Amino acid sequence: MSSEPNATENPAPKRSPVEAIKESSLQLRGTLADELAHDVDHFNDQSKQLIKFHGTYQQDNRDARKESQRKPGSKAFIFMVRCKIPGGKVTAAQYLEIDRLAEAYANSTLRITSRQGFQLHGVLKDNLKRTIKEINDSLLTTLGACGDVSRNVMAPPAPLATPVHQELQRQADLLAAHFTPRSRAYHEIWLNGKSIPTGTPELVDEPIYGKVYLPRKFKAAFALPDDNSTDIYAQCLGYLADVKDGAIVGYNLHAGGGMGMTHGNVNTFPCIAQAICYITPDQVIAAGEAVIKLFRDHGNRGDRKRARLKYVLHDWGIDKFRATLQTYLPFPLVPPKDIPVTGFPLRLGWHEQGDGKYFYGISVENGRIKDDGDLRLRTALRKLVEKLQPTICLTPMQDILLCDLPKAAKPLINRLLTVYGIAKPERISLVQQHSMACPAIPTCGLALSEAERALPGVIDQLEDELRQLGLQNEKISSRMTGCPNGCVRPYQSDIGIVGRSGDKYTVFVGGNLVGSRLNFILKDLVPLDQIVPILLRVLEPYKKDRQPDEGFGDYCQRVGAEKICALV
Ligand code: SRM
Ligand code: SF4
Repeated sequence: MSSEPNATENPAPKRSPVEAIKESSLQLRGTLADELAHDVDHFNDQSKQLIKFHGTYQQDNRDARKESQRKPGSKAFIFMVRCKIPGGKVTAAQYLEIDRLAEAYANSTLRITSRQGFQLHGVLKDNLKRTIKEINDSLLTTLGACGDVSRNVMAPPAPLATPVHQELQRQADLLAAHFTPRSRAYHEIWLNGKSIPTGTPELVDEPIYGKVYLPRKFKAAFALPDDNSTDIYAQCLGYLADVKDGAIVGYNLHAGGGMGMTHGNVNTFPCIAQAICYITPDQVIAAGEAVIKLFRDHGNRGDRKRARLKYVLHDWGIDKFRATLQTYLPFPLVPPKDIPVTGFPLRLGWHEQGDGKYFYGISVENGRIKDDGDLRLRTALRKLVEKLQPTICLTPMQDILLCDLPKAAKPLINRLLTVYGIAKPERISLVQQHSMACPAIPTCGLALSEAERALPGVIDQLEDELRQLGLQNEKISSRMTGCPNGCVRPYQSDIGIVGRSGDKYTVFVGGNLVGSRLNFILKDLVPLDQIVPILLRVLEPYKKDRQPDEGFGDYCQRVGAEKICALV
């Protein structure tokens, strides 16, 4: 069994500059502590890479770039801080603390991410240490939320009182803990209260990551056949539970999913994860460790655009992948079973948990919890959490579930949502409920186009058209990103809208609600205001020619890309 970190067994001839930064960083320390102590509003280029491992990104406010009073070339530096929350589960006290920090140090909004985390935006460098320290004081962490390590481990968020759901959350917590970097750098820099650590840092064994960590980010998720809301086909590593008589008897282990691509670079593309093998519940950690070590040793360390596990699987083929994985596994590899994925529940509205308690799912448009004019979602949620002290589950669709509620909580929820102008799920169209957008402009430095600020307008138009066609009761998923990196997994949805440049987008169709298939390009370079008119040319024949219960993406696939594209 291969177990030692081996960064020299590397198919790429030349390492990318980030590899040298990681290697010389003394386990992710670099000059971060020094730079934090200096009165400068940003980090240098090396540190900019290292802070990601600590859960924060250096960004600049792109709206402010346009402001005439700013000197040309000067940037309004801000930081995004991301919490890593396995299965998206936080306590009421933790929620209230993140809400407080959003006001104290960030831009007064909280953002639920597509991986069940929280992000704060707009933190200034002066407040970064306080923000991260205070997040940790509430027993949440940002360690490993970003960077070339395993990111947040996802799990179906429904708080159902079944052994299956509890086991998935337990496994997600265990896997996340197992994959956490062991370096003490995070604690020294952000948590120890001293401004600068002195002397030689204490280096520890990084048994999984080695000296240079992973070639790139790594993502893991658990799912159930009837709940693939974690989108395991988009993950580097996915565990699809095999359920018999209300208990998990094993998992199909999937690998090699991923969304990111670059326009015009044919060597980059989204991939759907493939079923690699079948494992028993006691093999979850060992199997995950084997996959991550395979990636560590064989991922591309020369070209970061091709440094994901999906390309290892794609380039090798599944037989070589399986054979190599076997050398890392402490047990014989067993072929996967046939476990179809059938469901993608959103869990909005009022539900019984099965233990006498209830949960209420609130749809959060594009994950942004904010007060905006008469719509005061942030205040409504704060009041509800203060009064009801619920457990909170963040969903991979960027929504929020208030859990462990008594039946008597329902009138209060109804009243507060009404008072603060928040639509109840039954008043929100299905197409909006099944939509997501990434933050894009103004915080994301990689955005080519708007997404979070553009999708509401697109959904408004789409709602109208669907209503006129009588298709308002269809569950059609639509996901929009400001660039092809695919942060809300747009290449598996019925409709994908991907920023191309300015107000132009590439429009995809042909994925499906459960996220088990890639979509295809309907039309490239579509102006924002033409997206819905273009889609309408496919929605009209869908309405007319669809088979009973046929989903929009299924229809597009059945008719075929060639004929569907000819419609536009
Ligand atoms: Fe992402 C980079 C936001 C989930 C693929 N992603 C970024 C950055 C950090 C931009 C950057 O590198 O400078 C974005 C920060 C924007 C901002 O202002 O907040 C960003 N990604 C997000 C979030 C917040 C989107 C959201 O709407 O929720 C999600 C945070 C999840 C979390 O809690 O960890 C987020 N990103 C994803 C996903 C979906 C997933 O993981 O299930 C993907 C596609 C899956 C995948 O990884 O293939 C994704 N993000 C990327 C990529 C493309 C990577 C690649 O393989 O090429 C980048 C670019 C990069 O890494 O260089 C990226
Ligand atoms: Fe930024 Fe692109 Fe991710 Fe959107 S998809 S958050 S624009 S990197």
